[in-house]
Amino acid sequence: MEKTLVIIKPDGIERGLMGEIISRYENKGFKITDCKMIKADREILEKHYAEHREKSFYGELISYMTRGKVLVMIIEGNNVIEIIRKMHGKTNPLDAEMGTIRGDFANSATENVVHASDSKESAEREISIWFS
Ligand SMILES: Nc1nc2c(ncn2[C@@H]2O[C@H](COP(=O)(O)OP(=O)(O)OP(=O)(O)O)[C@@H](O)[C@H]2O)c(=O)[nH]1
Ligand SMILES: [Mg+2]
Repeated sequence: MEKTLVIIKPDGIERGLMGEIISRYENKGFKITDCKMIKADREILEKHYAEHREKSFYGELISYMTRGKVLVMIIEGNNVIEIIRKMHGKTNPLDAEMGTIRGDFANSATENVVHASDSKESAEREISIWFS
């Protein structure tokens, strides 16, 4: 069964959106097979977001992701990687369609509530970073 790595980011936890978001994955028929709520440190986030190290928003991204707890989950199901990316919506809040998690709950380029792996390779890499 295909697996993906999903994170509810600090703004999602602070705003009390965990239940709403988890329900969407479960209602879609996906299974949460592992999860943990942690305050992520800089070291793990530098690994997770290594591809963005040179970007202008990197510093802001790391301070946002370390400011509070995150809920990290492994979710399994048919085509779960691509379907959850669709359920999250586009990164830019102006492009995120209504009905997606970002479309419904985010208005900021940085604070966009959720993360999900974008390919099988990313999912394997991210699961080994967060659950090793
Ligand atoms: N301020 C700002 N933040 C950005 C921008 N692009 C990306 N980010 C932040 O960096 C995260 C990672 O960027 P990407 O991997 O390109 O976007 P994504 O795959 O839709 O989001 P993730 O599922 O979190 O990886 C985003 O979710 C945002 O939190 C940007 O142009 N400006
Ligand atoms: Mg990404």
